[in-house]
This record gives sequence, structure tokens and C-alpha cells, in this order.
Amino acid sequence: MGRAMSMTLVIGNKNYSSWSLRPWLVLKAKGLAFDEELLPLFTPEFRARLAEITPAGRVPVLLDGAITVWDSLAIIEYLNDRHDAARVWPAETAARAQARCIAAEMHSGFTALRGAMPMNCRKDLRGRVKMTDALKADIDRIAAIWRDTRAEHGAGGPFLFGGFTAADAMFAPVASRFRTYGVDLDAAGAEYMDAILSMPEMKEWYAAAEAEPWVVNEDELPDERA
Ligand SMILES: N[C@@H](CCC(=O)N[C@@H](CS)C(=O)NCC(=O)O)C(=O)O
Repeated sequence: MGRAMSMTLVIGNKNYSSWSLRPWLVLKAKGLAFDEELLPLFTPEFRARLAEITPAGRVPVLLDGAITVWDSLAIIEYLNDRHDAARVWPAETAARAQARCIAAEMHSGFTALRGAMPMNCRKDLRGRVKMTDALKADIDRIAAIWRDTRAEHGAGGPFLFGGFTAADAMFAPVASRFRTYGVDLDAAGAEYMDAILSMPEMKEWYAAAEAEPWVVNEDELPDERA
């Protein structure tokens, strides 16, 4: 048997690609070896390369030998199933169910937040977004998820379930957005946001975002897609 082929995670620009950040953070936080292939969003190169590797045409995509896994949450589940070191759900049944619920809620919801506050690591856009009822409802729900999960399950560490889990990876881009747009949180929320943003892996992601040359026309950034 030859050496196992290494995994490659195909991602978009670190400054903007919130979906890319999620599995990237799992790989990094769990210390798994992988190569990274970065495709600048909204370029011909992005579309051409993705057409070769995924029918869905979106990042992130994980390439693991003959296996291609697209979609952030599917990649996280794949890593969890395949690598003992990447077990990313809490072990205890109730906590595990709760973690899956909130990860799924993030993956399929919060469209007002995702539309109005696209991730933009480099920018300070405090006070620049008009608050709407839908946006406020999304922010309030996320604040409640963070507060309640920390209170019920978070005693063992700074993350939602104490130690780092997939739920934290799913919400990490939200912490980034709340910082960029200056969203005020209660003390529990602010503490949790700090825990995410001070992870060394998040600092690494931010430093790379800072160094990226690409600027997508930020007034016309297709909200949902980045
Ligand atoms: N549900 C997908 C969403 C992926 C997604 O929307 N990716 C964005 C970048 S973060 C993308 O590839 N946009 C490019 C496009 O739509 O052309 C996931 O969870 O991975």
C-alpha cells in the first residue's frame, strides 16, 4: 500500500467565503493534514476549475483521493466519520442532538443575516447596515442559541459545548460578521464571540484574508453567494 493521498480543501477567498471557513476551521482545529486550493470567487478561473471537480459549482469542496465531497456541512460530517482525530460532535447524546440542531439551523437558515451582513474579514462596517425586523430576528435567535447552549453545555471550556465542535465551526463566520458590523451582544455572546475570534486558527485565516489581493465589488457582492 502506498501512502494515503493527502486531502485537498478547495476554498474561496478567505476574506469573503464564509462557507469555506467552516470545514477549514475543523481541519485546522483538529490538526488534520491537508492541502489548500484557493479559487478567487466570481472569476473565470473559479468557474472553470470548479466545473472540473463538482457538479454543484460552489466552494468548499474536499478532494480525498477518488472521493469528492461538496458542501460545508457534508465535508464536516465526512471528516468526522473518517478520522478519529476529527470527531467534531459532542459525545453525550443530548448535547450531540443539540449541536446537530443548531448546526443545521445555521446551515439552512438566517438568510436575512447572510444577505445583509456578508462576511468581510478586512472591513470595519460598524453601524453601516440598516436594521430590519428580519435581521433583528436572526440576530436575536443566534444570540439565544449561543447564550442557552453555553449555559446548558458550555461549562468545560469557552466554546458552545466546552471544547471545540462542529457547531462552533458553523457559527465562526457569524462571529466574524458580528465583529465587522458591530453587532452588540449580551455578555455571554460577547465572550463566546471573543473565544472564536481569538482562536489561533481564526487569526491565521484573518491574516491570510488581509493579504489577499482580490476585492470583489463590495456594493454588489451577491449576498447569499459569498
Ligand atoms: N450550502 C453550501 C453553500 C456554498 C456557497 O454558497 N459557496 C459560495 C462561496 S462561500 C460560492 O461558491 N459562491 C460562488 C457562486 O455561487 O458562484 C455549503 O454549505 O457549502
